[in-house]
Amino acid sequence: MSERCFIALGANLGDPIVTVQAAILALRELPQTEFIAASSLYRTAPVGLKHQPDFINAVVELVTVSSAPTLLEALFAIEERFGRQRSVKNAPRTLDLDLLLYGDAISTDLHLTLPHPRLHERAFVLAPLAQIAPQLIIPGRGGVAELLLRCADQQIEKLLPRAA
Ligand code: PH2
Ligand code: MG
Ligand code: MG
Repeated sequence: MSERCFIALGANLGDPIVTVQAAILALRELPQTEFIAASSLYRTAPVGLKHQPDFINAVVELVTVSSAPTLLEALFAIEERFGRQRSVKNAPRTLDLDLLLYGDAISTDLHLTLPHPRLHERAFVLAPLAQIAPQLIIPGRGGVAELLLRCADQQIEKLLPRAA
């Protein structure tokens, strides 16, 4: 059985634009997985802890025959590959990959909550998600476009693709 999945990418240390672009390429190479779409990159104000640099965020859509735990392991491996500038303890993460949706699975597992527990209230996820899947319904939450309207106070800016 294959499942339609969405992954959120976020970075705010190092060169986050380069990191997110490279991570999208890494997601294209995932085994047992077909790459469907990538959103634009967005520059977004930090949500939660305010005193940190702006983030670069994006969302990708995949279809996979991997199980959710297997996919999650693969995402952690990519975070490891891109996510740490130095191999010292508690080095800041330069890349966050979050599994937003795995088909219409609902899970309250401590290690993997599905849908992602804060996705429905975050413009930095909903805007790129609505760009690539405007009709998407978040199980238990509603349509992405309607959810995004409720986040109008959150600052996000879609980045134009760089001219070749
Ligand atoms: N990720 C967080 C916390 N806050 N804010 C923005 N704008 N983008 C993020 O990716 C982000 C955040 C925790 O993962
Ligand atoms: Mg996150
Ligand atoms: Mg994460």
